[in-house]
Amino acid sequence: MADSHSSFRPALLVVDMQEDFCPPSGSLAVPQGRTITPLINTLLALPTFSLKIATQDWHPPTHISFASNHNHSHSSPPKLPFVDTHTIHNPLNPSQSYTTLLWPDHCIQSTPGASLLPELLLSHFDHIIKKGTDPRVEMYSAFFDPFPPTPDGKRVCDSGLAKLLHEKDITHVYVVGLAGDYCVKHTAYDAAREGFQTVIIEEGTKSVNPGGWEECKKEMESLGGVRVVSVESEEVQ
Ligand code: VGL
Ligand code: ZN
Repeated sequence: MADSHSSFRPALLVVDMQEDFCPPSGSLAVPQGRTITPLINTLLALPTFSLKIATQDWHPPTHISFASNHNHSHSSPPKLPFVDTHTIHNPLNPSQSYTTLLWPDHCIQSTPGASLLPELLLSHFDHIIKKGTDPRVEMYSAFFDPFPPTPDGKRVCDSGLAKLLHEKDITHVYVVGLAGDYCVKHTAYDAAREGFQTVIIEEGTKSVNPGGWEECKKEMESLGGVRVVSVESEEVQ
């Protein structure tokens, strides 16, 4: 007989559905990013989810991920967003580093580009979690910065999402939103690592690089312990 902790308490996690990640005006617009809103609204209106959470990329203007913040030197060629990479060192342990793409300025705190899409059923969210607030680190995951915790358990960034999901006895995490190949992927990896049965609903996400999605799916399923399901062809639970 299942007790309440082994029962099905699913959370819906809606990642970064913000103006800057969407056409027509987003500075980092994900192709077709806006088109997933009706499906997300359908999910938000279901009685299924015990907890519904939106995340919001929320950067200070000095954020390390902006190419513009790496172009102060006149002696070197400018760094190009979407093209050039940079290496970020762990502020708590500089021997650890992480290399990733540079981006255009996006989701700057309190600007119109950082706002959640107005056509989302915003009143259905129980919580809104802000991420990427520390200028020193890239944070694709809605949970943590990408570096491992120190031996005494310290992290550069912890959004509080893991604690919230554990406190609410969540068993399954269903992830949708933007971008499939960045924040959705890394959020799903951390959800799985935190012990939640983690599912990405395929029609509920779009990627920065749509051509890489098939490869990205394989990697998430084989390395990340994340299930990717299609609402058209599979049971979602
Ligand atoms: C994201 C790039 C930079 C995302 C956030 O939400 O996927 N991508 N910041
Ligand atoms: Zn960002």
